[in-house]
Amino acid sequence: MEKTALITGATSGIGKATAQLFAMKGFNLILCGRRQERLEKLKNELGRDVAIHILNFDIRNREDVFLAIESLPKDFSQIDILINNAGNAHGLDPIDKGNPDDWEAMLDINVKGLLYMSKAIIPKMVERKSGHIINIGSTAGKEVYPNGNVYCASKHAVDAINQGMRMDLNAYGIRVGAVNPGLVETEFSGVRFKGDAEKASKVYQGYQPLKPEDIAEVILFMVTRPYHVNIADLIVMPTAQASSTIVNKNS
Ligand code: NDP
Ligand code: 8X3
Repeated sequence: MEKTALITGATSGIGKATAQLFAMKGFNLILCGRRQERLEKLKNELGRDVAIHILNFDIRNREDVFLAIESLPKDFSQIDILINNAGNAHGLDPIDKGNPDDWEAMLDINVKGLLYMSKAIIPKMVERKSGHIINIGSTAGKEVYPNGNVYCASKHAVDAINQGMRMDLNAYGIRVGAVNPGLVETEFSGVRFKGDAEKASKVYQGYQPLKPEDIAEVILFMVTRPYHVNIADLIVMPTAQASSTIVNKNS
């Protein structure tokens, strides 16, 4: 049976790679993000193989999130798989020097945005007693690293929400699981360092980081297990990485 997956943050990195892989595997897709041109390009590229619907909204805006989901045409109104992926880091500063605007952005996008999406979509899954939710956390949600303070807090919140969702949705047979990646080379560090390309590229130098496609494959594996198998929580790191602070550079 054809399934529909909604992916937030589909315009770049992990979300985009997941969209491309899922389209190859025959999933119909609802792709979300703020960069319209990229959404349209993906629709043209992937729409040859599967049905694609694009939604442009800022996940921070609660009203826009609900309007976007309410606007879905009938063919896309049943969301079988929700991939809560949109997120980012803003800044990497000690707590006394952090910018409260950055803190707000991370909490608004990574935590509140994820909750708004979930609230807009889960009730119908509950009604149908079916669905699968994949939350993209981070190793930063499993351990705290220096200067990571609020980003780590936001991803620890995702970890808690993932566990809470699994408990609360257990009675309805809805699967809930998280993937917690380590270092993946995407636009993530460019956003964190506010467009400082040199600083961003240094994060991924001297070792082989994960590619967004590596995480996309893990997500695909999770959603293609038989129904009785729920992969609840996974940590995936590059081989060169042992923890948030131990990375074997020059490896
Ligand atoms: P990218 O920066 O490449 O992608 C982030 C995506 O999130 C973009 O598609 C962006 O779309 C979307 N997004 C960001 N802000 C908003 C917003 N306000 N409203 C709607 N969409 C938004 O990063 P990654 O692919 O690396 O990140 C994806 C997820 O993976 C994040 O949750 C991140 O925390 C997590 N992660 C990343 C790791 C890494 O090392 N890269 C490691 C561990 C976890 P647009 O700008 O078009 O809105
Ligand atoms: C992204 C990985 O180590 O920059 O979540 O926090 S890290």
